[in-house]
Amino acid sequence: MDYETLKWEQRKAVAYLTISRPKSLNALNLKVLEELDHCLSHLDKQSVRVLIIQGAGDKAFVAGADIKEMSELTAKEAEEFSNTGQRIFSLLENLPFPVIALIQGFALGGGLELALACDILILEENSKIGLPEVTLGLFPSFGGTQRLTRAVGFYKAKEMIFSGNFYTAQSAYNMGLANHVLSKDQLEAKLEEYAETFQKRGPLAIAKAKKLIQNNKGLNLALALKEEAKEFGILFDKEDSREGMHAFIEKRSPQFKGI
Ligand code: CO8
Repeated sequence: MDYETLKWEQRKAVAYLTISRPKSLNALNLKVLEELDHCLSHLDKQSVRVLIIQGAGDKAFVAGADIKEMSELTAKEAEEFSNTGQRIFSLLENLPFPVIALIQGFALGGGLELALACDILILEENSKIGLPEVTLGLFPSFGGTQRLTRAVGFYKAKEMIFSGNFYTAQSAYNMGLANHVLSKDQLEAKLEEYAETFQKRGPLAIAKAKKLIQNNKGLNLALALKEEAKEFGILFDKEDSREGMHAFIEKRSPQFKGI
């Protein structure tokens, strides 16, 4: 897939998506959103087992929505921009395989909101995150008020959103916003480890578990548990679950086919 603001590369089942506007610290303008929309809607969900999202260069993952472009929007256009961003980040969040955000440099505003729609967050030790929208007289509206609150709880989310402050990678980790904080030279090995692990696991099982975690956050526990049992039952009609259990009994590695 050829894009102006994105780079897409797939090595076997591991895909790499790079947001590439380094001169603007990879800020999300309409073109990036349009291309993200196309990319996430057209990628081959059967052949990808792990997606890694990163920003071009090491200065920023993404420094937010493009403020220059945003400053020209009317109220109606701003609502549309917000709706578009939210819809695209939901596409990302609902991909049926694990998505890893690799954060080096700044992940701010819409950039952090993009990361919050991913499954695993790996932060380079000098990276900085934050939701500085209030410094512009705005608030996060690519899903940030909702996803951040679900991720870190009311008090930390309110502090971050009301202050607009930047936070270190270590403080992100301390509030549960990072799976790992690593030095630059440790990043590649960690990504490989994740990619290798996820590829060995049953893809249907991961997809269903991801969907349950994602979609049932607002459900009451009894309904969510019912849904869990239903989806678990469905897996038993699939070849992969039989293969996984038989492989264990036969003391061999499972060969999952995603069916
Ligand atoms: N938008 C547009 N351009 C940007 C952005 C951005 N978000 N961030 C950086 N740039 C540009 C700069 O303007 C500069 O361009 P130029 O050289 O042409 O002047 C270039 O990138 C390099 O940036 P700096 O010179 O500022 O680099 P520094 O190292 O001095 O500072 C910072 C780096 C601290 C990251 C700084 O650039 C900064 O504060 N950027 C803005 C961060 C921010 O406020 N992000 C939130 C944006 S709002 C948002 O994301 C809302 C999401 C919801 C939208 C809802 C739709 C309505």
